[in-house]
Amino acid sequence: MAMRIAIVCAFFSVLLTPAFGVHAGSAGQKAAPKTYHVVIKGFKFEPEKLGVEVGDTVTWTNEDIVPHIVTAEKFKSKRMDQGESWSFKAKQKGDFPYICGFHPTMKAELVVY
Ligand SMILES: [Cu+2]
Repeated sequence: MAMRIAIVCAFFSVLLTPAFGVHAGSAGQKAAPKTYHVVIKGFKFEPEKLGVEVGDTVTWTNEDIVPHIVTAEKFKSKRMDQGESWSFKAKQKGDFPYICGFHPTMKAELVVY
């Protein structure tokens, strides 16, 4: 009898696992914000175009020996010397083109979905 119950339980857990898995997966994406990294190197932002979701965080890190600064219409970083980072949490959807305020030819874009 105990054996039969165990088999029935195993059967249901196999049946239910995919359903719960899919559910937890789609809910999990909203619940778990991600952190993305942009490296500033050789007077370039890498990646040059980054897409994130609302609630995600973007961290820029300057690897150049000269200071850089992220300047967008809606946000602005601190001055980042070599090895320094600055983080920004995306709170609003939209396209946010940005430049380095010290070197305006350095252009990149953050897209928040
Ligand atoms: Cu710069």
